[in-house]
Amino acid sequence: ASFDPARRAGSSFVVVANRLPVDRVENPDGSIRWRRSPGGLVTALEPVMRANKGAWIGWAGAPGTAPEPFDEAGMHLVSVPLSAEEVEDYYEGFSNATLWPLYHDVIAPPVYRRDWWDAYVRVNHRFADAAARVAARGAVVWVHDYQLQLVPEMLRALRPDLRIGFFLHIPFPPVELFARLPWRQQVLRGLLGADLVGFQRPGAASNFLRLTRRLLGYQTQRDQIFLPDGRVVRARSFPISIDVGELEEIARRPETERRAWEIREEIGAPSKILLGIDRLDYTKGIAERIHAFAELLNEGLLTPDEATFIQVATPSRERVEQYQLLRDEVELAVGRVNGTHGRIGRPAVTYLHHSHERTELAALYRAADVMVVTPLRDGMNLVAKEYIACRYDHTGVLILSEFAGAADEFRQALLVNPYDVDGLKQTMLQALRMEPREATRKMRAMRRHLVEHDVDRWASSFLTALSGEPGR
Ligand code: ADQ
Repeated sequence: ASFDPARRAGSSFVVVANRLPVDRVENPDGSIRWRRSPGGLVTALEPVMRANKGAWIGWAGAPGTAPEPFDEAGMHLVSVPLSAEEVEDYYEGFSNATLWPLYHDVIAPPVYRRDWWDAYVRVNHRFADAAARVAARGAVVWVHDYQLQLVPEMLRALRPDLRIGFFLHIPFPPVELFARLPWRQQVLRGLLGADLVGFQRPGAASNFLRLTRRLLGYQTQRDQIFLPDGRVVRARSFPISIDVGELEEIARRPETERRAWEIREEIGAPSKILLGIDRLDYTKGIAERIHAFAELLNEGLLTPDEATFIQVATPSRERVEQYQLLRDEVELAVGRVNGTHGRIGRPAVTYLHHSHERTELAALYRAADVMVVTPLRDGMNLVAKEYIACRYDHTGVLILSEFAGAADEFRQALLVNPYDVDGLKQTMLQALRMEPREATRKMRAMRRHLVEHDVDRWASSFLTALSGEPGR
């Protein structure tokens, strides 16, 4: 039905991701338009998309029939439909209640359900079919993330002429955890359909290499995996990043500076602000850090006039039970600490459970003396990088969990084990009391690294590695 002669030849560059990079907006008159979502992935890929008649395959975000393919912001967008039941089983179920907790160190217990797996297979087939239809002969196809791990193998079966890359945005677990997955062989073979499998950290790539030896008996050498059919697959790390220039430009605006000052006044002008910004997810260590901050106040090691905490928690996966429980835990902890230590107009913890514009986030980053990024496990964590990007004047202190991918790159941060409550408390005090000269020295080093490793560099190094390799 959607035959378009201009696109007959197909796209030579195709991105496959769970979500399309646009959000559906309803105009006041009831008509529909699409707005590019603010995500970093689109920004990074836009130049490649434009230069190569790029297509993006993904779900439009609402259950039911999908809109016809359309062009927006220089990209050809192809929607993959998901029924309401598939949203429950493939997305909320297998992706977010099985794979997500399993790949994040089983912080929450993964649920293994065969009907969820069946939906995962079915939906992955649908994405692979869509990619096979859209891709030009010999095209490069880049598949993203844990929702679509079977697509590389399925796509290769349909279109052996393609160059297929896969990037995992979340951690890849050690063999001992991965081995619990009842469908471990299938997932592994799915990924091995790619020519290049990318991870955030070198450790994740080694977990994967080790797994192919242990579970499938394949030979590996450095980053190469030798398949029985003669193909060679590579597994390597490509730490993702952000558009540093764009965010820094927002941070430097006078109105952002003004808003940062206003935020400080509005919460009672404390001398120091600690900040957390996360999706409300049990992997992010939000409750743990509120508990640690509360203990500092309870023990009198800190007063609420010295330091206040702002925690922004974006609503996320609200229909998954673990997320509902977490929300209650965080809100109970915030209520308790404010009940004890807050005054009218001067809360101990300011808690915001909603999404914000980039400009507001930049103002928050500018207002924060200490950024607290303490996930229990995180693929990378872009919030840490966003904070560094906004501190163009080399002020501010970053507390960073050892268990975030970003810890590989920012050794000058105050690294913590978020499970160690005393360590976390000590580190907060150390951050609040750090000499400005030391803070500047650290921030300068972190910024130097970040500026040279922005998201363009991430995308181009992955794509260069993908197209420059033998092993077809
Ligand atoms: P996430 O788990 O979503 O990403 P993260 O990397 O921190 O985690 O990215 C969150 C993004 O959402 C940031 O760009 C942040 O600014 C934005 N954000 C957070 N709260 C917001 C709010 N209230 N309003 C608006 N925006 C908000 C997954 C992996 C990470 C990996 C990324 C990218 O879990 O480990 O770094 O993908 O690969």
